[in-house]
Amino acid sequence: PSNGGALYPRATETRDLRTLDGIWSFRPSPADPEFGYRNGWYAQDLEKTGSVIHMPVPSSYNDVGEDASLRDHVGLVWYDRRFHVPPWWQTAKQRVWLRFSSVHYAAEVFVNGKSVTYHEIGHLPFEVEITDVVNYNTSNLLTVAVDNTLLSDTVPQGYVKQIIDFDKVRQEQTYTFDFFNYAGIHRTVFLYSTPQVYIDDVIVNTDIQGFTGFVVYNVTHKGPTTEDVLCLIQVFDKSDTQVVASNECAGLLEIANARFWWPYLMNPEPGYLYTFRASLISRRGDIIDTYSQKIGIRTVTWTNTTIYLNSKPLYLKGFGMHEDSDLRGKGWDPVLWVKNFNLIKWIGANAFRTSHYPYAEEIYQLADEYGIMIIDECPSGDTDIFTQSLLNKHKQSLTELIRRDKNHPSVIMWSISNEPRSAKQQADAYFAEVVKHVKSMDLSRPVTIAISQYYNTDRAGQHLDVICFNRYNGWYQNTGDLNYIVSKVVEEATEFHRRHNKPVIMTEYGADTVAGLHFIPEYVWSEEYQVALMSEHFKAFDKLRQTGFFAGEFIWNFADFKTAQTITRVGGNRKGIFTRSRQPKASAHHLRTRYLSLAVAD
Ligand code: GCB
Repeated sequence: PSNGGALYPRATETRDLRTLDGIWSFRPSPADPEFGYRNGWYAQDLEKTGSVIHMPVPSSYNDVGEDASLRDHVGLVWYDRRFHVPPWWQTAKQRVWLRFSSVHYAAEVFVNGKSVTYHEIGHLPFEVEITDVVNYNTSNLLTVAVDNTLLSDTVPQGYVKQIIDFDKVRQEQTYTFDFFNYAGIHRTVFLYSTPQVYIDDVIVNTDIQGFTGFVVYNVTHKGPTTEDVLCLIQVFDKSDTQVVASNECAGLLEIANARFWWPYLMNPEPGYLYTFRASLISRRGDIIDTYSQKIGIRTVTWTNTTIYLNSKPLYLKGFGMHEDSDLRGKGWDPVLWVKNFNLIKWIGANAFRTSHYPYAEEIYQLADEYGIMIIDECPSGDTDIFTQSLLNKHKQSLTELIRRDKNHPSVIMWSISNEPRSAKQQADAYFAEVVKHVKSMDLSRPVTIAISQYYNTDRAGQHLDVICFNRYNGWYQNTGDLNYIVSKVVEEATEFHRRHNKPVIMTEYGADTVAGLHFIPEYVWSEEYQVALMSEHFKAFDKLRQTGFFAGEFIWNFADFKTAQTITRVGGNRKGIFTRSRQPKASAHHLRTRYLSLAVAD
């Protein structure tokens, strides 16, 4: 396991960077997981040890082929490619690093036939220094073995069945979470360099008093030093004017008349970002290493009824989303995500939840810029057996998540689980422990769970700062009947608040809808039904907004997405208000009218 990868790789005056994205060679392993290892697939080019297919990186591999056996493959697959390291990196005594932004679910990485790192848990980055194993005068072989198997102690959990089919044995992966278990090298692979002594991490917290912004920071470095290393910290505004500087590696900066980071539609200038530049300086005054990142000055605070941003009460309007699209599955795709953000703004939303796993870092960077707030969820799916080994991995995923995302102003809350079986006795101590773990790393954001158990059976809510709940009135409950929605939603939110005395958010409600299917009077699966079901929820939300403890509404889902095959899903989950190709259903227009009118009211 690696605890690296905290800093998003960037080229600076002291660091070089290239990506290894592109078309790699690829081969699924036979069912025997040892087969590729025994035959040395990691030690020479895959195309020399058998037939290969082309595989784009980043992308899920599942939908790129034409064969169901690739889509449904369980177990290992092998990827490889060659790369060059610029010889000047060696001359300049640079360290050489590889950084995988996400490989799902587990990965072993080989460089020139040597195993250099192993990482488990998809959706989170890991990095490894490879200075000692690379060649500068010839190409290098990079091989990655990826395992998509989900078991009872992976996050998320899954189960593998052996199927005996006459003389053949094959494995079948099942899972209870409702999105396709896409796998592969899902995000950018970076090859980058740093100096020998390098900035390892930058931690930034912000505060506001009146017109003054405060930045509490800590810049840590690693590498052999014979003398003290000094720091130069500089903060620049949007027009690149330096507004404050310091020579302390850790400290407090004060910015008079600061521009604050505001959410979209809460301020004419949402998403204001400063550039925080950290440099390590030698006694002689030379720059050893330098690294820049964007920061936003904002505060998140909460009481037993309300979440505040910069001391203003917040009402969250948004969606649960997925990283999902046609062909590329969960592969990072800038076209898709710039489009998503344009639609989020078009519809007047100010927030989304990264259901049900951490998204690509580039997405948080865009959210920072646009002022879109994020409930950041760790890899999660219907936790139901609360073992120690699962607890350890769950905590590890949060360690890596918080390490990665701690500096994003857009991240306003941590979601430590989606729909765990929190009525179980063991859920109590389990979530007490997970919350304690999060609090030991970050006290600046509230912690939540998207709860699906009812208020009278759930045991996790007591440990949280904010109660989020998911409920499908008019869909899974009272299918086709819109009459109970208002009373049920109001009752459930009210009871959660009464029991826990905490702000309450509805993080999921919705109805599957096949775009183009019309029925009047409204009928399940039609566009009319989705719109009518939303209208009833809006009435409930408006009533709840009068109470003072209701802090937000998130429709499920932003867009249609792929799931495992079942008779309750038509080409996947259709609860999107956009289709999978991001075209609006009637519901998108309906939601837009509401979200824009709420923005005026707020
Ligand atoms: C839920 C889950 C979500 C599903 C959704 C549904 O409660 O949190 O992952 O996709 O319901 O549509 O069933």
